[in-house]
Amino acid sequence: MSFTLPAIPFAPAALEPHIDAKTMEIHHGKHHQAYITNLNNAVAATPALQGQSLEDLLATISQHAPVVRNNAGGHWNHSFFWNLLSPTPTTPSAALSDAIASTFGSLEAFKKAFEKEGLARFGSGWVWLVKTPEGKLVITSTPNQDNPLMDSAPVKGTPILGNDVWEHAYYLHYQNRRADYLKAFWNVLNWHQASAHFGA
Ligand code: MN3
Repeated sequence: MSFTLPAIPFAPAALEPHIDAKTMEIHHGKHHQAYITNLNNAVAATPALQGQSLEDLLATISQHAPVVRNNAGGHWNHSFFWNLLSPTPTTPSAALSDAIASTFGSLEAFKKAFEKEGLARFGSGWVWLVKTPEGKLVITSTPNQDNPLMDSAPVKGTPILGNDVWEHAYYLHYQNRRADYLKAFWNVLNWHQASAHFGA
């Protein structure tokens, strides 16, 4: 068994001007593929890892080598991310909308807090909206390719939505302007998918 690159269900240019075609092509075809190749190589070299699902690996990541942590995380995070993007505008479900409003005050206040967390992540990583095991919504960020499904994560739970704040996700179009990229994300976020992750 080996891990394979999932297809993206729209053309690379479909998210322009918010995310450019070249970034989509390199991010998916080169960066994501590299995580998969490296993960497959690590699994092939480690019999104890064979037959485990990606989720199994993440749930026990503290027991595995850094190469597994980085590349299993990279594969899961990017697969999650592509599904969260939509060329057409979407809106959150009533249940997610209500939960965001009651937790953060309003959708706008949530967006600002999420952007702030993404800007504050020094270096490479991800910013997440997570549903904790207690059912609370929390904004958190992780370094590198870590995520809230890892047993090592300081905030654990179900990712509802997430954004990639590695420079490779935005540098061709936005250069150093991570704040502009974080703002543009709302134009291409698939709220239907986020709502499905929330469970309503
Ligand atoms: Mn990336």
